[in-house]
Order: sequence, then structure tokens, then C-alpha cells
Amino acid sequence: MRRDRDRYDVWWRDAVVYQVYPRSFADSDGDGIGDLGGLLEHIDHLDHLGVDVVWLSPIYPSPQDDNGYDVADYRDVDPVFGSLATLDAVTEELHRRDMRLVLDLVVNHTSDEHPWFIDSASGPDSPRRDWYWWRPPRPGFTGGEPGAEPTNWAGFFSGSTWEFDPASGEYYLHLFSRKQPDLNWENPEVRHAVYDTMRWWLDQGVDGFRMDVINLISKRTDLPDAPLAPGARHGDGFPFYASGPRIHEFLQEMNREVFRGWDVPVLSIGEMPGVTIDDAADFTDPARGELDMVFQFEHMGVDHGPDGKWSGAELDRGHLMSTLVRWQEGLAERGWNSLYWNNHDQPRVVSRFGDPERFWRESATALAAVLHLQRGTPFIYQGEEIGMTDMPFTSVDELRDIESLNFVAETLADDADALPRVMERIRRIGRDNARTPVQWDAGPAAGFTTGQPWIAVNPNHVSINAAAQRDDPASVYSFYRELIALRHREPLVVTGDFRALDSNAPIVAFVRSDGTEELVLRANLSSEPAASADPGGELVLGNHAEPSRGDMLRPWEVVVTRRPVGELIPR
Ligand code: TEU
Repeated sequence: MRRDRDRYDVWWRDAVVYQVYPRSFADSDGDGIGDLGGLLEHIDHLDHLGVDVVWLSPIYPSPQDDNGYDVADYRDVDPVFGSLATLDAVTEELHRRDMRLVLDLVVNHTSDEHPWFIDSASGPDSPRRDWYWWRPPRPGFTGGEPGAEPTNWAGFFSGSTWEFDPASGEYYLHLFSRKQPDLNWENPEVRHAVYDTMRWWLDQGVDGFRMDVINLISKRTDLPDAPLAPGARHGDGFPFYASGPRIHEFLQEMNREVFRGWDVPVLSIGEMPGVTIDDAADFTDPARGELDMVFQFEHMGVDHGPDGKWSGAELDRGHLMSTLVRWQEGLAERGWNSLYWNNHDQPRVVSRFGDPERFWRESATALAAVLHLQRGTPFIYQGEEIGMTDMPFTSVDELRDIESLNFVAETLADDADALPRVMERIRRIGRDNARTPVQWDAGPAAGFTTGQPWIAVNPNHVSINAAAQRDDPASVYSFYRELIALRHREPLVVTGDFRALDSNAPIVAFVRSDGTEELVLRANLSSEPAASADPGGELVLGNHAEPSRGDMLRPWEVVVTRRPVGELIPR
């Protein structure tokens, strides 16, 4: 049974979102690249799983430099994925099954092949020159030589954030690849062009947007240099281009211009690297009229080292949990959390935080419960529901992601012997881990395509696949289904207050309460048995056929019970 949409103040309050990365989801025409036809063929899987919303990563025409996060036309569908008609068919089919569709809105930057940028780059007199960030070389430089860039910022995808245009003698800003020039949101024409596009999609029947790096749209206009570490060529410009002075103003304007007045309230989700709890509370406070929820990144940084994702740190699951608990507490009174372990940019959760070798099923399900029973809206990334794991990449030839490939090139340019170290880091944290094809069955190419897949299929598809799990009540898939169903029927999961009991690794324990009744979750996030006081109460959920009652939890065991409020939990 699906949920009752009118039960809560807003329709998405008890919803579960499922992210489709179309390139890797399912291929219907045998070209080896997933497409909207493939999505149509597998909507039944989403329906059976029970999710309420599909977030579709970019399907717009694009040179695919960053797999579609470089958009060349905001109002069409790339032929590689289908057409506007196929997208209509997807929307219709989702709506028929009572699911909703959220598109990815990538408007911090466009592709350099977008007509807006082509026009802007045609010369300093172009009426759209100011739609992007053009700047002259640093004083004393002619342009193009090392150090001539207007600022010393490091790009997300290695190298500088500036690309020289010899024709005009100026640089343009690109926080991501050089094929992703940043739009200048200071210019009201840019903002209104984006709002027009958003309204156009809502008119097509789309139900909301996931907004790519939306906290980067307001930048400091004086563009200061970043502090430089000794010997470094580039520094971290993040404080100058993230959550700039006008970010709240822009989002409030967007909210007024785009989100108001629709029959079905529009769902808005802002992706916000580096966002703090206080900021997130402001961005998602309904009284301020900005966004419904944001993706924060703090818990995704726990295994990053001092120099970011490419430098590693020892995983501390206690730190992971205490980070999430802080977000729960920080957004308790004001705002709303989004809950995620995975997306197309992150390695697979069971490989990253679980124990895929010894306790694959147990760790995948325990991590799922720990996330889904927090307060907020859970997101499932394709394949997570069947416990897909990271890919054992062995060579650079197998990599497809521009971020990884640029990292390889930049590192090897400095140190030709660095390859083993680089590959080791990419295997752990690289984005291609999330982008291997969804494992539908044990057959060739995992049932993803009849052709040659654009990126290798994980060899473990012979054992980890959707077909093997769908009808197995003990599968990871069935556990995700149960979690989704629990959220739909149990108001405590949706609106209950959150209180942490224990986040001392390896045990995590928390309570969701409405003042009368409470759900108590206890999980052992380790591969050894661990002690955790049994609170008693009626069993609601467990990831073992015979859930433990008593003070010991098996490796990666999770147990959820329901009890009246007020009974003391023995420590
Ligand atoms: O990601 C933004 C982001 O901050 C990171 O997750 C980024 O992908 C990278 O891992 C930093 O090291 C969004 C999209 O989700 C991502 O796929 C795009 O590449 C990026 O924006 C640019 O559009």
C-alpha cells in the first residue's frame, strides 16, 4: 500500500526518493548507454520497491563531458536518452502509478556548447557577455601563461578554475570542467531565463527539482585570491564562491517566481557542498520561503583527509554517526533533513562504511535502517536497494569519470610513479564506483544492455542482482521495501522527535518519539558482536530471521522495537 498523501502538511513529508542515473540504469536500444526507454521498462521495479519520487539525473542535450551535468539545452532531451516524447511517457507512467518526478536542474553552470555561452564567448560586445564570469588576466600578465589567471582557485576537477580565451584575451570562470562555464547570477537576465525554464518544466508535468550545487550561484564579486600552501599553485577558493552574499535573496526570488501557486506543491532539493547546519536550517525553514531540503556533505567527508577527497583518512564510524546525530539535532526545530548514503558522486555505502566481504547483507541492511529511521526524507540511489558494491577497477582505461581522469593526469604529471597510489584512492572514493550499470540479473552485462556497456559491469552481478533478490524475503531488496513501507504506515518514523541514546562506535542507538510511544533503534556497526542494553518493547524490525533480544547484538545487527515512553532504558 502506498501512503496517504494528505496525512501530513506537505505531500513529500513521508516520501522516499529514488535516484536514477539514466546512463547506468537500463539500456533499451542496445547502444550500451542507459536511456529513458530503459527506465520505462523498469518502472515496475520502482513501483514494487514502493518509492514515491524519482529524481532523474540530467537527461538534457549535452556533450556529456560530465555525463550530462554540462547542459547544452535546458528544454530538450539528449537523443542518447530518448526524446521529449519518451520523457512524457515516463512522467505519465510514474504519475499513473502515483509516483512523482523530480528533474536535475544544473544552473550554476552550462555547457560551453550552450547557445548562451557561445553567444557570450563571441566577444566582449556580446549582449550575453555578462551572463558568465569573464575577467582580464592578472595585472602584469598578457594571459595564457602560468599564474596569469584572475584568481588562484583550484577547480573541483583539478587545475585552475579559469580558462583563457585567446580571441578576447580574457578568462572565463569554471568551478568544474572547462566545458562547464559558471553562469553569472548577478545578472537578472540570467536568473529570469532560469526561472522561465523551470516554469516550462513544471508546465510539462514535472513535480520538482534537485538543484545541482545551488549554493555556488552566489559568489563574492571581488573574487579574492585563496591562501596558498607552500609550493602550491592553486588554493581553496570555496569561501569566496560558496553561499555568497546574495544566496538567500536568489533562492527567495526563485521561490516567489517559480514555486508558488501550483496545484501540487513543487519539491525543491538543493545540493549544497560545504553547507553548515545553521545555514541549512535557514535554507529549509518554511517560514523563509527558500527550499524544502538540502543535501549536506559533512557525513560524506568523514573518510576524506586534510587535502580533501583524494587524501584518505581512517574511517571512524563513531564520527560518522555523531555527525549525522548533530544534523538531526540541528534541524529538529527548524528545517528538514535529507538522508542519503549514496548518489552518483559517492562510492557504494556497503563498501565504504560496511563489510562487503564478511557481512555484505547484514551491513547493507543495518546501514539502511540507521539512515531510513532518522528524521528527514530518505534517498535511495539506484542499486543501493540490492546492496551493489564498489567496482574493483584495476586500470585507468576502465575509468570514465572526468574528475578521476583529471586527477590521474594532474598527479602523474608531477610524479610518474604515483599510479598505484592514485588507483588505490580512486578505487575507494572515485565516482565511477556508483556509475557501473545496475545489476538486473546474472546474465551477460547484468541485463543492463544487449550491447557493449559504456562502463564495465561489476563481475559480482552473478550473485548480486535484482532478479535474485526480488522474491527473497531475506534479501537486501526486501529489507529496503520493508523500510519504505514502515515509513508509509508509521507516523513516528516521519514526525517523531529524534533523540540519540548512543553513538559510541560500534553501537548506534536512537529513539523516535511522539511523547506517548517511541521507536528504539539499536545497531551494531561492526563485524564483531557488541553489547547494547535491550530497551524491551515489541519487535518492529530486525535484519536477522531471529532478531536478538537481550544485551548483545550480532555483527551488523539492527533491532527496532516499539514501547511506551517513559520506561527507563537500562545502560
Ligand atoms: O556535484 C557537486 C559536488 O560538489 C561534488 O559531489 C562533486 O561531484 C565532486 O565529487 C567533488 O569532488 C554536482 C554533481 O552531483 C556532480 O555529478 C557534478 O559533476 C557537479 O555537481 C558539477 O555539475
